[in-house]
Amino acid sequence: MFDALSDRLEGIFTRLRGRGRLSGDDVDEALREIRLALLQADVNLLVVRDIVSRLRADLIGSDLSHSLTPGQQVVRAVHDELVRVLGGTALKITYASRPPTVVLLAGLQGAGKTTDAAKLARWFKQQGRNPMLVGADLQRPAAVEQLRVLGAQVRVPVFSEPSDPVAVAKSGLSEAARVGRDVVIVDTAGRLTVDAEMMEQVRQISEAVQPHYTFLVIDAMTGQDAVATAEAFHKTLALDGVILNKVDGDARGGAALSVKEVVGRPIAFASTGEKLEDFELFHPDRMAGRILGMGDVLTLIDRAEQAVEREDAEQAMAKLAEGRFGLDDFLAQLQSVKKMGPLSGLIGMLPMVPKELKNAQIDDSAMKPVEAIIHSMTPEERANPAIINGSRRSRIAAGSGTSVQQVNELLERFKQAQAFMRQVPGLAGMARRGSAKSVAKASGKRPAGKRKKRR
Ligand SMILES: Nc1nc2c(ncn2[C@@H]2O[C@H](COP(=O)(O)OP(=O)(O)OP(=O)(O)O)[C@@H](O)[C@H]2O)c(=O)[nH]1
Ligand SMILES: [Mg+2]
Repeated sequence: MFDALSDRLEGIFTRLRGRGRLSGDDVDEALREIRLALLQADVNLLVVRDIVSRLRADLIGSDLSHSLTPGQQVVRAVHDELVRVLGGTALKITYASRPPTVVLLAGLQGAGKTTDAAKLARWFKQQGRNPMLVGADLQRPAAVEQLRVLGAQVRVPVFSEPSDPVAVAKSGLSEAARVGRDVVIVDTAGRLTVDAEMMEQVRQISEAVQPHYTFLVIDAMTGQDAVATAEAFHKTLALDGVILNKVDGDARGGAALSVKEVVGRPIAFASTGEKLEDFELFHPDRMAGRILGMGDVLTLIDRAEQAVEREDAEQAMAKLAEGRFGLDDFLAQLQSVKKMGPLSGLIGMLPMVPKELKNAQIDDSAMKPVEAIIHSMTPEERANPAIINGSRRSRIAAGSGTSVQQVNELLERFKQAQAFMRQVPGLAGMARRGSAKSVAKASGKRPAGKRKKRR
């Protein structure tokens, strides 16, 4: 998401970087370009107008801070404004004092409600809760079965019965109380468009279960239509937030940047793929940093922590950063790195990584022959790949069931990766200190105010 917008903003900032001070004309020109960039990202027209006028007030009205260069000043103003339109702070769930805490999901057909129900259940489990899923979509014959399959995958019980949606939702609550489940997630039926019948049904369910949280699932790929849908639902349901789905397929990001301002409700979670782990709490400040190319270091570190012990991750990063990363380390880390998610996704999160590399497809399945090849090397060869001559290459290829060409390719790629990693500014600092602040410093950018408050 936000690729085009990131590129354009980066261009604007680069042009400002050399300036000693900003004239009124400079500000005007930068704002004009920012406006264009936002419009091209499919951000709602009124929202664009607000953003630009607030930026103007911020840049012209306030005294120029002496500690910042003009370029930095604009970056910070844009960052703060992005954080604001993305919703300010991340959602913090308040659990019901008398469980269960009830979460109701609504949305159009195919938006991703049922998958999100399971993803949320998984998320609540990670928060130490005992969720239960309730299938109140009796519209589509296979809907409940789909929820049961997903529920089994995340090991969360699914309740449903062949009555009517309101009755199912209600019995779901008593069932949860009976078996001691403290969070209930209710999946509902979707319709092709916002229609009166669907609204009435979901309103009745809402009235019956009195949800603590009502989330609307919207499809980011539908852009401003998704925002209009959210407005319509909010009139009937009093939403607590939206779950932004299919972020992986949305190159522009218009819905994400408009929904809070238009509907008045923030993005609570974002879903970035079909797999159940492609789901995270939405952090406006991290997303703003990602848009500005500061790299989403906090998310990266969170994910690393989830997947591997923090120390392991930091060690791996330190080795990568310092170019001390031999083939042996590569192999040892392969498994844990794999757990951190698709590699291409991770690289995009690193700060200041050149675009060519961000877009490079690093395929996890390509890892299999790599593993085989490294397994066929002697420890000496792994530590010091430079000694791998022609005859050693033939032996390794034969031993791993690959070709000499594949061995050559791996060695070449490994060499390039090592060289590249040495050039990534901030990587070493991040690994050593594990803080976003140090990365911002190392990469020549000032950590923005909001970000500083975290941790
Ligand atoms: N690429 C991508 N696909 C997604 C994402 N979320 C859901 N999907 C896919 O979208 C399709 C529809 O998802 P469902 O969860 O069944 O949608 P729904 O809102 O429950 O649909 P109805 O019950 O028919 O109203 C499925 O094939 C999902 O795998 C996402 O974040 N990214
Ligand atoms: Mg569904």
